[in-house]
Amino acid sequence: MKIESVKIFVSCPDRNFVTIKITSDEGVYGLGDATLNGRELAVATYIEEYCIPSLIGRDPFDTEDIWQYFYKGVYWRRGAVNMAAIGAIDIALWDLKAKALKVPLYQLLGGKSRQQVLTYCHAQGKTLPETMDAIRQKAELGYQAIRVQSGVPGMKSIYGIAKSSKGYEPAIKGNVPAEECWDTNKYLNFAPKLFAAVRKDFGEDLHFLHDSHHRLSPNEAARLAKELEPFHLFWMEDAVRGELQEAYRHIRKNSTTPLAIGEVFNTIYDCQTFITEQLVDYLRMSVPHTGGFTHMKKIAALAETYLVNMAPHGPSDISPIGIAANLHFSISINNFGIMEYMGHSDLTNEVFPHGYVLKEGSLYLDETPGLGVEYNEKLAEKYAYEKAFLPVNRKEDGTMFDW
Ligand code: KDG
Ligand code: MG
Repeated sequence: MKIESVKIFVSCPDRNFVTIKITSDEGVYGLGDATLNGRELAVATYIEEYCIPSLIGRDPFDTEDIWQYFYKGVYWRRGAVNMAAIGAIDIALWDLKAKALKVPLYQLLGGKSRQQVLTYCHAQGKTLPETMDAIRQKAELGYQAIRVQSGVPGMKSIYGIAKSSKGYEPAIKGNVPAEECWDTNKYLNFAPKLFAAVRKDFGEDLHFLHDSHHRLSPNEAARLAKELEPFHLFWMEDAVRGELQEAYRHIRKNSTTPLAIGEVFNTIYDCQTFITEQLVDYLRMSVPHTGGFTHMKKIAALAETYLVNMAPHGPSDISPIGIAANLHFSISINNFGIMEYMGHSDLTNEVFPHGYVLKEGSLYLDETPGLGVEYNEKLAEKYAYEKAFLPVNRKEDGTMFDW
């Protein structure tokens, strides 16, 4: 079998998505998710200009060699755009292979290690009472694990909180990024009060998670992790930005609150110290942003050796193709923890019809060969790309800060 054509689609069915379709000379095709929030056209152009010509004529079953070709062969290694491109190609090739062999993709990854994939959803509100209501609604839907983000008194806007009633969406349409304003002190004073209130109202049974979104110093993170200990979080996420892996030693030494990191990582070299020193409990890398199944399987194997669990990132900016890739990965590995599932709008789901279903907070795969997701090209054509960015963040005195 040979690769005959590779196409890239950029569409905006409520939000932007980049989709790759690789078709063989035998008419079998695979789909991949190449969406990188706020940098969609960079990945699309990278694949179009620098990858497609080298893919034509290759055997689509040679996933390992094709991965190494685009990773080692490029010289300029790693990087979000490069790895999202490699990830999309790799996912599409595994989808194609599983379809050609007429098996659901997880069968090629070792089969099922469990029957369903536990997910966590988001509950958020501008104020504490709004947040409590949102948690109640999610608990009533049967979710067992809920990420809790709340507006902070004295701060105008904050990561994770919807500006309108339409629900939270991190990317904002426009020609330049919106700006947000941040005060660490206000956040640190409020977060323990939030979780004290949450445990008081909801008891011990539900799992609660929280995302600090890369905004604390190691010592601030250690303080918060210690103060949150009595409320037994499932995890505290992205306490400190992850470039300096050693920074987590200080948090680890000072608290037993479980730690998660990794949604912006894209290779094993972003997390090898986290894994080998057991500095975190969960790695949140996603299949599409981390070079696809070929690379993620290796990361999961290293993490398993050090008792670290995988917990793929699953926001709305990962398309249903990427979500399905995360699901096939999660159902097959032994060291799975939990998967984020923000869900998608009805329109997005119509453009990407899929077989996975959510029941009582867990996702179930069906037995469709491949990933089990389609891309409705005709419908998608009606929704052209609209430029959108993630916000940038400044401290109250104007200093540029982490978002
Ligand atoms: O595109 C960025 C979002 O995916 C990210 O901000 C979401 O932090 C996030 C999360 O945990 O889902
Ligand atoms: Mg996050």
